Amino acid sequence: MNMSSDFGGRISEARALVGQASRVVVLTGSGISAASGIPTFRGTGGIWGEMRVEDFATPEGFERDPLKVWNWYTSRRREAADARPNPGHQALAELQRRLEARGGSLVLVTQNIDGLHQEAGSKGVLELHGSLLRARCEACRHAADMPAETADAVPACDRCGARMRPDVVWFGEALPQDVYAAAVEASSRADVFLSVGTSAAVYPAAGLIEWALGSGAKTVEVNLEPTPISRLVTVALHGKADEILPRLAAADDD
Ligand code: BJW
Ligand code: ZN
Repeated sequence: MNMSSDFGGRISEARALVGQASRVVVLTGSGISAASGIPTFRGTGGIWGEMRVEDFATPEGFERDPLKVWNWYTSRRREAADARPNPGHQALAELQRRLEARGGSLVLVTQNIDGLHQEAGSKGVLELHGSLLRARCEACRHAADMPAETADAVPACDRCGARMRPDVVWFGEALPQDVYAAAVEASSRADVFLSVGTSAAVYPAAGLIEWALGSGAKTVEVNLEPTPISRLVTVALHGKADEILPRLAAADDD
């Protein structure tokens, strides 16, 4: 992390923006869970460096080799079950409690499927890309728990016998409509919009900041490295979310 006084000044600026806001929206991505041991997707050490997106995160990939994809998600389910929220997740949960205590709100929108925000105590989390904790029927959408053990065959639905699938959003699939609509609504009413640990490369999630900017919100980015939104934001903080968020969310000294 850049520890120059300039960086400290930008943290203070961002902290003041958050401190004065009553409606805060936070969009998170895989970078916030990196300190919990969950890999990110893009860049060094990222999942897509080792596995082909087309094979593991598209409906066509699942069609080609359902068991391979199913078991990849069961292994990620296990990885998430073994992981614990880190100080970044905890700072956002604490900030939500503090804002609500003074009549404000914090809407947490996440692209992550690992459930760590909820485990840290965040309420009403909007999961744009689904959840690793659930499977659903391809035909009738009946939901079931996603197992953490690998299987010899992709399980069938208890209700209708059709094939189950992980309840996540793959490329080319629509986001859950009600969840996305709630995220757009909150973003377009935000005083402050915070983007954390995301490469801001995957749409429509990456477009939420446009809704916030369009209605005059102040914007803050917390990410290890610059992204396409860095030049759009009011304050860009480049470093680790688990180190920066606790400083950003710290209660006022007064
Ligand atoms: C740290 C850190 C630390 C590391 N601290 N930071 C507009 C333009 C172009 C294309 C499109 C468009 N609109 C739609 C598209 C197509 C497509 C898309 O966006 N393609 C782009 C790649 C170009 N989008 C879709 O297909 C979406 N669906 C859709 O648009 O449907 C339309 C439709 C409508 C009606 C009917 C039918 C269709 C769906 C997108 C689904 C994405 N799914 C995945 C998999 C989910 C399940 C799973 O996890 O397996 O979601 S892909 C993957 O990317 C996952 C993530 O949620 C998502 C975002 O990744 P994220 O979280 O940003 O991770 P990284 O790795 O990219 O970035 C991490 C960052 O953290 C890095 O910058 C690091 O530096 C940083 N970092 N450690 C702070 N400690
Ligand atoms: Zn079914």
